Amino acid sequence: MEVLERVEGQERSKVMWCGDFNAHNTLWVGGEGKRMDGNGQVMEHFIERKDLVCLNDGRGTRIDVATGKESALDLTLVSSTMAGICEWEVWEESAVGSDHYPIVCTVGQREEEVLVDGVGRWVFGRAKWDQLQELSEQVMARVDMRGDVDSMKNWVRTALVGAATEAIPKSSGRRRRKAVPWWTEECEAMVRIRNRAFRVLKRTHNFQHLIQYKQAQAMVKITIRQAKSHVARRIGKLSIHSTSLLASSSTTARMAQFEEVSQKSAVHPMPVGLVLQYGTAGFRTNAKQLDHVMFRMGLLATLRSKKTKATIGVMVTASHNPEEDNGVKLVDPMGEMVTPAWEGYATQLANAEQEGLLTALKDVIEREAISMAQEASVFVGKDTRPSSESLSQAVLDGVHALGGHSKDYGLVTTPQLHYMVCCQNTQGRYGEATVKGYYRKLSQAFIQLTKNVPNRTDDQKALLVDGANGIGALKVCEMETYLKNELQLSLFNDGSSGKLNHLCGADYVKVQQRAPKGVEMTAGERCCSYDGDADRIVYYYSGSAGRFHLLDGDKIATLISTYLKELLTQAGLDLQIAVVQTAYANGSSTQYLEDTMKVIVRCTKTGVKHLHHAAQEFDIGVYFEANGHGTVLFSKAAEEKIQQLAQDSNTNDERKRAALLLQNTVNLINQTVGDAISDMLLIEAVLAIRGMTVQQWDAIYTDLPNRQLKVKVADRRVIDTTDAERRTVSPAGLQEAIDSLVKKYRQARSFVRPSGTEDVVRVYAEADTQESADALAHEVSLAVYRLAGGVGEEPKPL
Ligand code: NG1
Ligand code: ZN
Repeated sequence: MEVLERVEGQERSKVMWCGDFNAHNTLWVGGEGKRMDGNGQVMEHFIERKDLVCLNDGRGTRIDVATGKESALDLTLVSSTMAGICEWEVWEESAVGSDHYPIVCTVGQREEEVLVDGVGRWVFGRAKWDQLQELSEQVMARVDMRGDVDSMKNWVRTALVGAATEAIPKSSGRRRRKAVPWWTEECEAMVRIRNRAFRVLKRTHNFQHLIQYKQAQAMVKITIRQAKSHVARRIGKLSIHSTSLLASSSTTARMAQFEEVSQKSAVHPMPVGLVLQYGTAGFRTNAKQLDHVMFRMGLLATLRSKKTKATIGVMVTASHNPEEDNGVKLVDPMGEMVTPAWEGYATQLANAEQEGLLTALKDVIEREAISMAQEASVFVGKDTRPSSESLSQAVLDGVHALGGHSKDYGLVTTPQLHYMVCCQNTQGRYGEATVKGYYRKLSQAFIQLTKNVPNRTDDQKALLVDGANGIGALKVCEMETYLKNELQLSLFNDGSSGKLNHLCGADYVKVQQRAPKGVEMTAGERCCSYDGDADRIVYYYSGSAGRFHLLDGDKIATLISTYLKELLTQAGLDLQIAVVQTAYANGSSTQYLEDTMKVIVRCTKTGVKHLHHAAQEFDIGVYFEANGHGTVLFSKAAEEKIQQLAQDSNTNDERKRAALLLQNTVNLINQTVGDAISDMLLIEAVLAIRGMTVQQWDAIYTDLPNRQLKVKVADRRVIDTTDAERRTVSPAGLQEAIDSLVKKYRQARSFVRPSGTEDVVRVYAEADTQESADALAHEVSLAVYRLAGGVGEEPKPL
């Protein structure tokens, strides 16, 4: 980056870069050769900082003569103000003796200014006020006061407008606008939203409106960046493609389809001034604001299905958030979270003005080269929130408006919907795409795993479950009969009376570090809590003297990885096992896993998609967030090796037993996403097989006392982090402050990061005693408050 900046020199306004940058980035190459590397990232950053436009149109510029494969390493970058007058061509006919093709770039067409017709504005500065007063009096005197109210109103209006037209000059109504090639209607719409938010802010000066304005400004930046990054494709080859695409889609049928989108979208209007972003957990906010988002996510899921030629899932839920909230997440074909580029489309679509919706939709179709003739299929699920019923209907409306097929699974847990999508797209290889199929697969695996455990007493089979008054309670009840008394569940917070997630559920238990309301536990009994959509679970028990003991995601990951490692050893299988955690993982767990268990430990950013992605790199990847969201991933090769060994008749008993246990363990796990029910069954099976009590499990290592706090700041994006969110790079001085506070305590660690789901900065601290952890968390909160623009009252000691 420094080298590039030195070459360019000082602040030049018109620059052109041509060269072999040896950089791969999906911005300038599509198709099979598409990939991203470090140089690609540097270049992307440089392009953005210097306001450059990449003229490449995705074609290869170098050919590997040995393989015939092309790559796009030669880039042409120009200042964005010049992009509209440049043309870019590759001479593919001849490489003139080199393995690079010549590139011809012409600059020089005159920069056009486009005149835009519009309604003229009153130029009040040049108004003749005296004349206006005189004329108004004259015309008003002539108004006929005998007619009805409506005709009088028309008279008065015509009279006054006539007088004003005489006395106040008007602008021509033809605005000049620079021909900026990357400028799209979304950019225009986002700027309009931002300006409106600014006007509101100027009027009220209140904090809420400041946040809305900042969010809108961020959206403008994102939209402009995306528009610029796509300009190359629009200017070049893909513009030919898109023209033909649009031409083919302009058949009567297509027009009728978009017509339907237009009509139906009017029934799902967007609230004025609302800006939302597809975050770590999709869209999430007060349910009253989400109807239009749901409709639009129905549209987007349909496009995603056409693009991937596979079934896509849409889940309506706000997980552990309060009952009044709701949210929506998209599920990709293999049951994983939707790919990041489409998160961007989701944000654009959700924020498009009503009149800009079709353009936004067509933009996605064009950028992704989607064939609208392709069939689409979308699975929809919802949680038990009262608002979920009508919101999931809005999703279905969106799917149908674009002619997609839908299957409404109704009330299901989030992981159940992920599972259905994966089953459907693997043609049943992963299982049967029904709720019953899910119960059958998991319960059979559980029964197989536990059937040979000697002397399992009723006490060992008993488990208390806090259903968070949500969908998990409903579903685990349905599943109970399939478990044939091998597990005896006592269900609390089953939704029959209490409020969803209120004083109960996994998030409450983890953050408050106390038992949920309504669970009657006696000393030593095993209890677990799900969250509101049953994709998280934590365990706990009451120890001697009623002390509360929590077994969170870290303890779960430790139990499972220890069990799997032992089985691998017994089976004699050489498979690499790793545990993936986030910065929230308790320091003791990381130490135990690395030093005692000798397994590989990776740390990623918060958000399950990051953990999931990292876990895919190993034969067996166990991933858990400390809050209890997690699962285990087995690579295809690992599954095959386990399968082979389980079927091998020549192997000895010990190896065979271990292989069979591994095989059933694979079947018990929902590999698409964290799943409270599947995780619960796995933990119960592991405890049974290893003959462990909950206390023995808890004693594997001792958690360092810790504390999580939240700080409100004006704009949480001022906090920028690095090293998997363990250190801050901005605002200036914050990391130094945290470092020196941490030094005051023993075995201490602390970090801060902006939440992806709430408008707060999260603070985490751990130390040798609870008092120290609390004091450190408080001091770090104060540092955040002071250095990162805290609002409201200063954080108080705990
Ligand atoms: P944020 O709000 O970004 O901290 C929270 C959880 C995540 C994840 C998401 C999605 C913590 C500290 N953070 O994210 O782990 O589960 O919600 O639900 O628990
Ligand atoms: Zn959840």
